[in-house]
Amino acid sequence: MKLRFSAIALPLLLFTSAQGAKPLEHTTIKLSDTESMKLVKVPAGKFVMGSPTTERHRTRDSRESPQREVTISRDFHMGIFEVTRGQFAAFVKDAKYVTQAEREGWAYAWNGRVWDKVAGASWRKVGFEQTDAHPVICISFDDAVAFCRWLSRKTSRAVRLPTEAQWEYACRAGTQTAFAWGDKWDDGKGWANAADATAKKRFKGWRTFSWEDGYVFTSPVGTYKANAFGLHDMHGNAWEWCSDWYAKDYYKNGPKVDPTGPESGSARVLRGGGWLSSPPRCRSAGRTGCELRGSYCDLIPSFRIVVEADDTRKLPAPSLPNRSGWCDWRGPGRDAISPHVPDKLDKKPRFAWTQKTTGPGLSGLAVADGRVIVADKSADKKNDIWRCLDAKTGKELWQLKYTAQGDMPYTNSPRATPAIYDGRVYLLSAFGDLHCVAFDTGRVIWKKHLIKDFGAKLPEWGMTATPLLVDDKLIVNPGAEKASVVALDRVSGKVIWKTPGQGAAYAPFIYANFGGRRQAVGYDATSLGGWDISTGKRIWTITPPKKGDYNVPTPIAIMDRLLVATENNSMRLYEFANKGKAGRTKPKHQFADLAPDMVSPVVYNQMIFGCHDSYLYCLDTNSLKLLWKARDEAYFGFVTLIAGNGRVMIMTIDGELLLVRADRNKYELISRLKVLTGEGTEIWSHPALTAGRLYLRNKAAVTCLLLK
Ligand SMILES: [Ca+2]
Repeated sequence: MKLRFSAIALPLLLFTSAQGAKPLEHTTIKLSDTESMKLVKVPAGKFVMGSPTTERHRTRDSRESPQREVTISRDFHMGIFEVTRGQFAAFVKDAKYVTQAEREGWAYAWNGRVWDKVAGASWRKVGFEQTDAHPVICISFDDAVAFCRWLSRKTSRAVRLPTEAQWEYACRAGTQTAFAWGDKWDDGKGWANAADATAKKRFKGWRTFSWEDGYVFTSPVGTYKANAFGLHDMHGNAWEWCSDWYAKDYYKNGPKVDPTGPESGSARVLRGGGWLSSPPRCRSAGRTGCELRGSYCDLIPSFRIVVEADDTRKLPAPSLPNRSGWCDWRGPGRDAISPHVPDKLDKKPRFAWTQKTTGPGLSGLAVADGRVIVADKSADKKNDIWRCLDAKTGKELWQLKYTAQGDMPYTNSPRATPAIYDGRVYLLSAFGDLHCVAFDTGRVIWKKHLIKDFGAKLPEWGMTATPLLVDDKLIVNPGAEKASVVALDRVSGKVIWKTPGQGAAYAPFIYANFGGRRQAVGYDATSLGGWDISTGKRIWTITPPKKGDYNVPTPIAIMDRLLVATENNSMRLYEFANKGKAGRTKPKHQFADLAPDMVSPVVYNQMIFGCHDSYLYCLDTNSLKLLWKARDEAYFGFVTLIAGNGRVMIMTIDGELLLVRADRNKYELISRLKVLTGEGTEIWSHPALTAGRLYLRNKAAVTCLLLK
């Protein structure tokens, strides 16, 4: 459904002093049948960004200095309010979006006593009461960007987070004082919801404004006065994301016309203060940098949008790929979690289509925007063929074919799952050929060879780890002495950093934020480690006591803990200390019986599900205690697990699908369905699940199974 962007639908004639007699131009965007969003045109202009050294209680360091004249060269439209819970819910419903906190199962929230990490907290459940008219909070930067991308697509407009300069310009609305209401803190009554006398009754230690705004926590948007540009709640209510990376020294070095922030960083800018913020935090020039996950900042951010006249500004890259579809190894979060797991299975399989292949397939399937990418091999085993199929019909849209020959156990077909992101797809062969191709045409944008280019040795079972997309980087593990782990620029393919180390293992890396340190976590040939996303520096190393693990199952981040499942060293849970270093190299908990050689477990609702021998195990996430195990011959050998919707879905190597309730207390098989039978059924390839369809790949074909 295309949503209407009614340009200047309601030109309300509001006259303000700062604007002289200029009317405010409003625009409304319809988000759903019940939700719309009102924007106001902010005129281009110049202003002095930052605060003077004389400003009361400005932060002592120089982060708001030097003050400088900044030009905003083009008009833009800005949401007059922070995005509300109701508006965000409309997005979630339409895009079937799952926020980062929901995916990861926790966020910072109010636990009734203190602000802390709370399992199950998210924008839906922040620990205090909110209505649909309150600003949505507990929104990660990636969530905010996903909302903008969704609205951009729906409206065919350039919907963005404001740049930090746009934000401050809009907040000041022609003023140069500490607040839009002036320099005096106590003149702000009726302008904002911040830490105030109301909040002080509850939180005695808070530093507050002297007035009462009537709210301890968030308030409905627009409860307080608008500034001269017609914008409400720029001071207080909820912190707002800006699109810029945060740097303390940016004002010294940044451009003065339409600045968009530093090229890279580890934190994004938050502005405006919130319901819990002291007066200095709420100032027009006040700024803070928020690490993207795993900190207090998980709780507080909301955002507002801008719509720009032309699409000249690049959207910031989210930390992880767009969460729609099944665009990566184990899905968008690399965690095999999907809201699309069905309630139950049909009695007989229903297929949308089946497409024969010329060779066997090991690579997982990736699906996004109506296209499926599948790995294939020419019948003579000499060429890799990546096929892009129409997800609805199975019809081939394009293919990429190149020579990739040699003998290898388990066939010489590609192993890594295609990673789709931002109009590109990244394809890695078993021999190290890495292609970045245009998602719509298959045109090669750049290519590299992980073995030849970095001087690496091909592991026994080939290159298997799906490259990891984080920010603008594509992180790969050639396993060369001088380039064990490498970050490539995802757009150009150029090397950003390379870190010496050991040979490659098999499991794909994951992105994690341990102790505020953003890192790629994965294995080399003998150890487990974390590599800093920005610099590539290896942060920590854990070498397990028993040698010989091949490290095929994917590691899993659970809050500040790391779960690994290995064949010789069992299942282990590690804790991380400050700065993201492994707290101790001994695991906090271990569970010996679940020691899969290839099957990656799935973590869902504080339970771990994993298969080993003929058992499905259910363990407690915090203690690794066994909750139950169930035997079924179908679980023998190899399976893939996907959890969500209160269920775990298990695809067996023999083509049977089992649906089990995700219940701590007991094993309950809801349904089972023999999907594929006959010759060539062997399913090694990880299926892709999205929007009522399960895409499967066996030795001879790709199939699209319709689910309830
Ligand atoms: Ca308040």
